[in-house]
Amino acid sequence: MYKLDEFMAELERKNPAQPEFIQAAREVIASVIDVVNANPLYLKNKILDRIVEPERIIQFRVEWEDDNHEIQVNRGWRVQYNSAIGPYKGGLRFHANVTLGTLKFLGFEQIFKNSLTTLPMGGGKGGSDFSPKGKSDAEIMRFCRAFMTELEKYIGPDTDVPAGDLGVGGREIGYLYGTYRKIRNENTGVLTGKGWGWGGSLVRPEATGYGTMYFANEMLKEHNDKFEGKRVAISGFGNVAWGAVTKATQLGAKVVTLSGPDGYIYDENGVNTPEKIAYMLELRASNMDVIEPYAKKFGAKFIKGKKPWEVPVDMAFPCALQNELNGEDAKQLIANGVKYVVETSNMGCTPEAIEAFQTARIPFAPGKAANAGGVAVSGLEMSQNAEHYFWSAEEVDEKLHRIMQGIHEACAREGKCADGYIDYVKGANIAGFKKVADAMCQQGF
Ligand code: 2IT
Repeated sequence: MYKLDEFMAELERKNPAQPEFIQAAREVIASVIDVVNANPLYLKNKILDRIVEPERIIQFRVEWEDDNHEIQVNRGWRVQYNSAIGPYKGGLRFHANVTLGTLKFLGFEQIFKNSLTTLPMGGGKGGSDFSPKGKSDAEIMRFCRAFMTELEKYIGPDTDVPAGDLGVGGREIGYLYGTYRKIRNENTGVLTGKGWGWGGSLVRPEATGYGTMYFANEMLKEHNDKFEGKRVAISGFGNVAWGAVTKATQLGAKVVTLSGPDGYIYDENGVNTPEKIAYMLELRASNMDVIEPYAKKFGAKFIKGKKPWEVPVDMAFPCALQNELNGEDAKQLIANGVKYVVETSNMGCTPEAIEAFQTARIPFAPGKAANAGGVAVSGLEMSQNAEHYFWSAEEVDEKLHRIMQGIHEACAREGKCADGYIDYVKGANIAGFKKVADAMCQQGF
């Protein structure tokens, strides 16, 4: 029998200075421990001991030349966490704060998220402590070339298929893919998030944000509610926030905030015109990492150094970084009458925030369920690459919609409490875990 506190104490001892990983692991283990303890096969197979341990971690030196002809050195990693149900799959994050612990937390989350999509994808994550902020396009290309020159030794379309994450978008995937193609002399589906016309899937750029809104729509329906007229707070302004704003607006909601490391903007009229939404992409491409120019351009308010969670809204969607919404933010949102919270960033809410929402019986969706649309369409990109063909936008979007409905159903089934409240965190963790644990049992050790 596993005991949560004992198990976590040992995990912390073995993984010092990895607080994000410990946080992600504690949440999953707390959700599934009763299921594991009630299943003799899981116990015999030491499933928990095995699932927290990555199958493989690769760390490498990335050396590149900046525009002043100075040599720069960064660290690169790929965490190949679990391949029981398919090739390792997960994004690459380029951000100054990235550590191995960050990538282990993201890789661990990815195992269960990918399982929830129902597609055959294992869990992995990679990245670098390289900061794209303020870099020229030429520097980004040289960095990507250097990064892939190392990474290519360890990946492949049936082994490990990276994609984008923070700091890695279409441009970076292009440079990474170009490098892989040259070194290997082959065109294969080794990365997803590729450009349209060279193996990319329609709807992949929008998929994470769209998927979140499809999931949120299911939550609303479950509570006899609808999107029309809802006031929505979104954080971030990158690819995920962009897709989320687009779909929320289409579904009849009014998005009133966006944010960056410099503060947030409050747009009373809504971030709701094609011009405003397209401007998010422009801001992102500028590599400046600030949201203030939006306020100047469209006459919105800019609130310096603050987070958007102080604005009264019906629904909140953290779409930026881990732990961006803490216990205090949650209290403020609850006091202002928030009705639904849908984590769109990975682990966007702290454990204190989640506890506050759940205690107040406010439906709360965790990122690994709500943001799974991104990796789901990556899975569909892999299918299209494998058949050397492509599908229409309608076809991909319809499959994405069905996958998100299925994830909601699975969470509701596994997470229903005695009082009728759906614990989406527990539901997502149990549903995602079972498939991987069963595969591990069936395949032996
Ligand atoms: O966090 C995520 O799910 C992603 N960054 C997308 C991963 C992918 O392989 O598309």
